[in-house]
Amino acid sequence: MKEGRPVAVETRHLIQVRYSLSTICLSSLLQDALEVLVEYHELTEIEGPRVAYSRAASVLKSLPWTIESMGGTEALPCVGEKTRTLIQEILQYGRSFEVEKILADERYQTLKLFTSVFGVGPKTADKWYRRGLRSFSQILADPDVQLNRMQQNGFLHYTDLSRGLSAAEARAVEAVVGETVRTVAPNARVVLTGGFRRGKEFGHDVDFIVTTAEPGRENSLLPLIMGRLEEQGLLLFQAHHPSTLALKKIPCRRFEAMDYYSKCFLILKLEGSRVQGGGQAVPAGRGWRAVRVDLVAPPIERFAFTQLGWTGSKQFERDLRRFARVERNMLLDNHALFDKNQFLAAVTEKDIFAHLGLEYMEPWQRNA
Ligand code: DCP
Ligand code: MG
Repeated sequence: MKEGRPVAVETRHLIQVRYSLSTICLSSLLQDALEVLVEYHELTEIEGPRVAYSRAASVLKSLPWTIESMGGTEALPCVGEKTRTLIQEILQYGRSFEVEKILADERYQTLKLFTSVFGVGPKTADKWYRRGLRSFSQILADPDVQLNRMQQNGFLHYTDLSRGLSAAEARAVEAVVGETVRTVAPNARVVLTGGFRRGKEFGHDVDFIVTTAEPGRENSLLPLIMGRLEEQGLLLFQAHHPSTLALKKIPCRRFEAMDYYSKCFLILKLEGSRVQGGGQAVPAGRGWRAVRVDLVAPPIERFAFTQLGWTGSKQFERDLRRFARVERNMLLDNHALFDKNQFLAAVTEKDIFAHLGLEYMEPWQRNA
């Protein structure tokens, strides 16, 4: 972790370098500009524009042609007036003044920096910002700031966690988690989900679904797995949230983005020797790096919904849920698909796509 005021300045500098480098490619400049706008509204918790810009970004990303003029942009779905103004500005000047203003904004820079710490969300970041805090060292030196266990570990492992993970590292984590699960619960099933299932080359964590055919047993899986990881000396941090599924009223009226399954958020020690190619990201001399891993353990009959929900991307999930609601009058979430007055069963993701009257989409096609 870097100390003192320069951290915020460096973050800003890095973003700006990336931003200006991408001027070589107009569409990536537009994507970067939209990404900043989405992030700004996410950090400041302004929902309307965040959703509008994410949808526009996802439509523009999926266009089979490159935007070279404003012609045709008015007919694009989800591309509203503000996005069109942005496109025009970028076409005309090769930059967006609004985005540049955001990038130079002290509040944006600080919220971005603070939320880059594991366990710090926009609310905490804003609280610290309003206290006048601007750097990690100021936070850590403030006697009135109480860090919870997750945040303490976020700061402790900041350098490793902020570096992200390569696909090779994710594969090594998959092998470690797979071996651990096979040792403690040979009949359990563990599958990779999240961004790496979508074929991403780089991610912030590795996500897994663990489940078993024995009803009710899924709730004891995660403590067993964490115990075994601890025995191996690989568990640096764990936050376990037991299932609250039984408390849920069924049928539920309000379908949630998150879910009620047993889950744990971990920081594991990944040994460089386990990574194919030597694990360049593992600091020399130490031989290991910290990695973020999430495990979720749904009951087996909820597996397909969990897999669809946790594979993401977040924008794809939002769009799919909206499609179910608006076009099919159904409710979809990580637990179920509800049609009028009944739940539709699904064993695989394909069943869910079929219920929705959609062609199956492979995980790599869901990178919206
Ligand atoms: N998800 C969810 N409920 C949670 C946590 C995640 O429904 N409590 C979903 C949202 C995402 C998917 O799981 O679509 C994976 O979440 P990540 O935040 O790990 O996102 P990705 O894996 O897509 O990207 P990355 O980890 O690289 O940031
Ligand atoms: Mg992930």
